[in-house]
Amino acid sequence: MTMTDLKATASQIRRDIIRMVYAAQSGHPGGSLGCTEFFTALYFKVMQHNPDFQMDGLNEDIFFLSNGHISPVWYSTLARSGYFPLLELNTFRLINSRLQGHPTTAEHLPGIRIASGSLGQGMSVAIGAALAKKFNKDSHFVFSLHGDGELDEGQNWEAIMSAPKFKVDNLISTIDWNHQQIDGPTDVVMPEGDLRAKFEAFGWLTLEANGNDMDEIVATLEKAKSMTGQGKPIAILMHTIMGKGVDYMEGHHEWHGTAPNEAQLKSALAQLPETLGDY
Ligand SMILES: Cc1ncc(C[n+]2csc(CCOP(=O)(O)OP(=O)(O)O)c2C)c(N)n1
Ligand SMILES: [Mg+2]
Repeated sequence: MTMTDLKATASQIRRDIIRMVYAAQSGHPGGSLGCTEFFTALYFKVMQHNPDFQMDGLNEDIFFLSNGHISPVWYSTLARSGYFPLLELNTFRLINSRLQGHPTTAEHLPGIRIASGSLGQGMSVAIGAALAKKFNKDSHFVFSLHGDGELDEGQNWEAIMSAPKFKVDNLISTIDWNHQQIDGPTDVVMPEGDLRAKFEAFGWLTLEANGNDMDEIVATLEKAKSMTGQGKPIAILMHTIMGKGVDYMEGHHEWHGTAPNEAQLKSALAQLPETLGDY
């Protein structure tokens, strides 16, 4: 896909996020909108993956979403990548839907390999899956995404410490560094300081990127791939803006998990060009 196509796709995914959360009158638009370029870059450019979904993910790149509350951006990306019918986005958060608010495996939605509503577990899983790829002589990569607020959960730091010890050098973990979480700014809730320095101190190779700049996030993910195989895991500290693309949501933790009303829906959609057709 060209950069122009990627940017157009991101605009459509943002519309999907807003429409899904509005229809359900619940869900998480803030982190979803902030990570839209990342998901678009990953699924439409960077990863070698198969929409004809196989749970074991052998001989393809695989992705784990650890901050599972941003499921709207993932569901839209998966549907628009061909994993399941686009119209199924209409069932977001409905009882018995495969598109639960937080992804689970019980509903067998193609693309989902772990449940991730409970924060803090995805890094451990990604490390295990990356080690399994090595045992299986599978040279593909494991990608993962984590919230910055999510890093308050201590299990992350056990995982971050163990990955260099086991030389997990086929793992590219990205942190959504938006400085916001459910109850307020991360600096207020639990100051995290210099996350890049922390990952480096734990033995990771690190990169930093503006996650809302499509050219930059594509280039950074490609650079990360080129840094694999050196005995160390790779972290991308990705600067994003919560609610990116919808002016009244940008930078406000209140939009972590709030649904827009009808007037807010109209205002948001007016800011996001319909490029591929609404579902
Ligand atoms: C183990 C666990 N503790 C607490 C929560 C409640 N919770 C849901 S989202 C969230 C904040 C996460 O912040 P961040 O990862 O920065 O996400 P963002 O608000 O930026 O989307 C919390 C505390 C949870 N889902 N799981
Ligand atoms: Mg955050």
